[in-house]
Amino acid sequence: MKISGVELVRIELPLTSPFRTSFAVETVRDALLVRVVSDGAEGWGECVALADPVYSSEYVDGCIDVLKRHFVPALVSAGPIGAHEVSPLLSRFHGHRMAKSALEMAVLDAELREEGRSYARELGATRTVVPCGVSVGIMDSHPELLAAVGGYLEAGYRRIKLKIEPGWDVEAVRAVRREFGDSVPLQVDANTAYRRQDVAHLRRLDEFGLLLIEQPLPEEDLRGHAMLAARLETPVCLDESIVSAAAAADAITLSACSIVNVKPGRVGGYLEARRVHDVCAAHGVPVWCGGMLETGIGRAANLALAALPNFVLPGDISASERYYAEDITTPFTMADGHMAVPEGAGLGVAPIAAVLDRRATHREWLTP
Ligand code: OSB
Ligand code: MG
Repeated sequence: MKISGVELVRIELPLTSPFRTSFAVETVRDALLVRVVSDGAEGWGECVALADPVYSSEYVDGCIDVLKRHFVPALVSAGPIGAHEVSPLLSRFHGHRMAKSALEMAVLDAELREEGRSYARELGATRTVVPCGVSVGIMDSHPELLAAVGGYLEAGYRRIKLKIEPGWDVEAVRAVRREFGDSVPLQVDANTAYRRQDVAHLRRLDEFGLLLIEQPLPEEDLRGHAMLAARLETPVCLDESIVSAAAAADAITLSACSIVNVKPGRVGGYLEARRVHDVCAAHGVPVWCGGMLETGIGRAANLALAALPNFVLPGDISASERYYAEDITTPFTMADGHMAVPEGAGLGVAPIAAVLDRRATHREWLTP
């Protein structure tokens, strides 16, 4: 595929409700889209970096800069390429995995559209629908939390994830268990908010029969997670720490986790995400697909990935309406707690031009 142009489209989509985590409160999604144009087709990618470097070191302005200054020139000067060559061509640049992922995603979409093949087929999907989970932010009060969780259960979500932090953990989980019972598949996500010395406190979550606790300790602290995993009954799952298939192999070998959250942006792309899936499968470690408040573009690709065989737990894949009153693609909907994996060529969806026009805050062609 010969790349003839790359467009960056930055948009702002208001969230239907504020999403509070241990690191920030998000009220709008400041999302960066990458459009790759070749002779035969065009493709779209979504960069999952947040506006500020508070989940990982990446942030939207930084992604724009590194794409413009380094990644796009390196790809364009390489001549005709396939999506499988994007990661090797960018490997001399350290880090910036979310920016790399967005670019590879767009190239892969263009390539698959040209070939008439779907993301799901390309990645090795074995299902046509996937179960939906929902990530519930930190709230101001228990009644508010119970109302939110109750609404999602009524809507049919198959798994609830509560965001936690010190001061919003044991009692919040207790309140949800008391109201909705022990059979609701329930898990928690700390986004690195605890430290090694909190082990005794985190053991208090053991009584609630949680599916897992996600990323209690800092990204770099694999040893701490191994220590914690040995002391908790609740299975430890890693998100932020898993930046590659090699990191997944190391974490598993160190017994730092027994479940892995796979986020393609965090590991540098959907092709590496498939390798994370494969490494975990080989070790008998179940995975699930994480979310980054994606628009319909990222959601389409996540659905394809989540349809692989070792994605045995419901992911953070919710209906468009859970996030946005107006998505940039035709909205993704849930039926009976499940969502259909797109079947069309490439991602199977594309941004609606009129919506992009209305939501764009910045557009820029990086044409050779
Ligand atoms: O840790 O999983 C996370 C959103 C932004 C940054 C980090 C995380 C999240 C979520 C959102 O939990 C999940 C979703 O997209 O539904
Ligand atoms: Mg997480």
